[in-house]
Formats: sequence, structure tokens, C-alpha cells
Amino acid sequence: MDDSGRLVKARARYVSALMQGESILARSVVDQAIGFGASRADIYLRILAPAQVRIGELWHEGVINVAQEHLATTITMEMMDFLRNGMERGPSLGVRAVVTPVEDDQHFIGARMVADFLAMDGWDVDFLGSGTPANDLAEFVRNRDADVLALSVTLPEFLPNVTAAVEAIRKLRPDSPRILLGGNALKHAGQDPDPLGCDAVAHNIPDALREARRLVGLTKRKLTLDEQLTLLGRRINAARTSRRMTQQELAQASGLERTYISMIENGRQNLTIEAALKIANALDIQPSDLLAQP
Ligand code: B12
Repeated sequence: MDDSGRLVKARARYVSALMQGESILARSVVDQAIGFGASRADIYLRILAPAQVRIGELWHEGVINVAQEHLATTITMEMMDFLRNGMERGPSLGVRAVVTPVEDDQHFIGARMVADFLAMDGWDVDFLGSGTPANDLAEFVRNRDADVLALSVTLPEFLPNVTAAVEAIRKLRPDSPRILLGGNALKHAGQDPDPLGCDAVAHNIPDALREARRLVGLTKRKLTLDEQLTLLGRRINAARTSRRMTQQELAQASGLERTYISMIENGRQNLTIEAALKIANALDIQPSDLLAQP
């Protein structure tokens, strides 16, 4: 059987596990999918996501009740937690996204998927869980210095909350992040983001990744030296802070001066290969990840 057939079978078994409320069975489906070589992306998009949609249909048809739907959704969240823990991140792109459903929207599985795919793509991601009030969101986004805000909206009645969030975010001048909008409520919308004042709309995960990169100007063109040094500095800063190291500690671990580290992190130092190797070793990352093209 080819991979496509295996994934279809796995999805059917996964739906059955959800309907029975059997987390261990669901996990064995996921483990088997990993065993036959399915990628995490395939498991998310070709097993978990369509299974959730099927659960919605079964609920709508009255085949399962709300309690069974809740349990099914909880199991899917568990599977995502498990997959997220084993997920491989691409080299850091040095850009940050905040991902959240709009205020009042309790559907967050889709938004969580967007967040996880952005993280796999090398973004620093803050996922906020269910709907966040507009002003609190704007404050958070400003404090985190986010480059992109990815908003998810599932029900059409929450579209006004998109407008409220956009208005609050636009007040953050001059550093307002770009806004990417997605979610089921846009199913019948085209690609035009204007009516809601967003910068881009995406209807699926591959488009979301492409649009998010486009919004921050990450394209396949060759970087200039200044851009490369800025990116490298951001990557070192992200790796260091995620390890809760101070610049002084990194300086000691790499045998370099703290001021030199500071200049590098600020993208203002054309560092030597020797210095790059020392820093990569001190941070326990691949030197190639520091220089990888986004
Ligand atoms: C689980 C669920 C719930 C859970 C959510 C729990 C949680 N933690 O997420 C709970 C029980 C809270 C819930 C509540 C309700 N729900 Co509900 N729910 C669902 C269900 C079954 C699954 C949702 C899901 O996980 N989908 C899987 C994800 C992966 O799909 P997705 O969200 O569409 O995301 C994909 C894309 O849209 C896109 N995407 C999503 N977000 C973003 C963001 C960006 C930036 C981008 C680019 C892309 C993107 O990428 C994802 C991957 O492809 C759906 C069925 C369905 N068709 O989705 C119903 C469904 C969405 N719910 C529905 C309804 C009616 C409700 C309630 C109004 C029910 C009620 N009467 O109380 C409430 C509303 C509560 C609220 N205030 O939000 C209806 C909506 C119908 C409609 N009008 O469109 C659905 C379709 C069920 C149905 N068939 O009737 N629900």
C-alpha cells in the first residue's frame, strides 16, 4: 500500500479511536504512522485535522454528544503535544510570530497547528491558547516585539472581533506587526485581506507559511552581508536566551569577549569563522544553522 492509502486507513482508525474515547488507541495509530514514515506534517494535516472535522460532523448529526466531542478534542491535543515534543525545528529565521484565536473564539486546534508549523519553519512562536481580548493582545504583541500576528477565526459571528484586534494592533505605530488571518470563518472569503484590514489571508497551512514569510520579507533571494549578520546575531541571541544564558556566560563558554558577543548579537560584527565555531560549540548548535539561508 502506498503512503496515501496508509494515511487514509490511519485516519479512519484514528476517528474510530476518538469515537471510543481511547487515547491509547489513538496514540498507537500515531505511532504506527510514524513507523511507516509519515511526517509530522502529514500526521497533523492528513490524520488529526480531518479527524477533528469528522468529529464535528458526527456531533452535528447527533451521532456523538458534546462530552464525546470534548474527549476527542482532548485526545487530539494530547497527540499534538506528543508530536510537538519530537518535532524538528528548522534553523532560526530570527522572526517572531504571535498566534491566537480572536476574542471569544474557543477553537484553538487550527491555530495551534499554525503555531507548530511556524515553529518547525524556524519562527519563534508564542501561542496564546483560546481567544485573547484585543487590547491585551496588542499589549502582548508590542512587549514581545512580534513581526507577525497570526489570527484565527472559526465562526462568522466572531469576524467583528477580528476588526477589533486589527484596530488595536494598528495603534502600535510605528512597529505594528503584519497581520495574517486564517480559519474556518473565511472558508468562503477570497484571498483579499482588505475588508478586515489584515495584511494577508491564508486558507491552509502551506499558504500560511508562505504568506508569513512574505509578510516579513523572507524570500529566497541572497542576503546582503548586513542582512546575514543581522540574522546570525538574532539566531545567536535566540539560542542563548532560550538556554537562559547571559552574554557574560556565553562569552566565558566560548572564550570570547562579552562586548564582542554583544556586537555580534546586534548584527554589527563581521565575525571570524573561528568565533562562529566557538559560539556554536558553546551553544551546542550546528555551525551551519547559524548561516543557513532562510
Ligand atoms: C472541537 C470543536 C469545538 C470545541 C473547541 C475546543 C478547542 N480547544 O479547540 C468547543 C467545544 C469549545 C467548540 C465550541 C463551539 N463550536 Co465547535 N467545533 C469543534 C470541531 C469539532 C473541531 C475543531 C477543530 O479542531 N478543527 C480542526 C482544525 C485543524 O481545523 P480548523 O480550525 O479549520 O483549522 C484549519 C484551517 O482553518 C486553518 N487555520 C485555522 N486557524 C488558522 C489561522 C491562520 C492564521 C491560518 C493562516 C490558518 C488557520 O488551518 C487549520 C489546518 O488546516 C469543529 C468541526 C470542524 N469542522 O472544524 C466544530 C465547529 C467549528 N464548531 C461549531 C460550533 C457551532 C460551535 C459552537 C457555536 C457550539 C455551541 N452551540 O456552543 C461553540 C462555539 C464556542 C466558541 N465561543 O468558540 C461549528 C461551526 C459551524 C459554523 N458556523 O461554521 C463546527 C463546524 C461544528 C459543526 N459541524 O457544526 N467547538
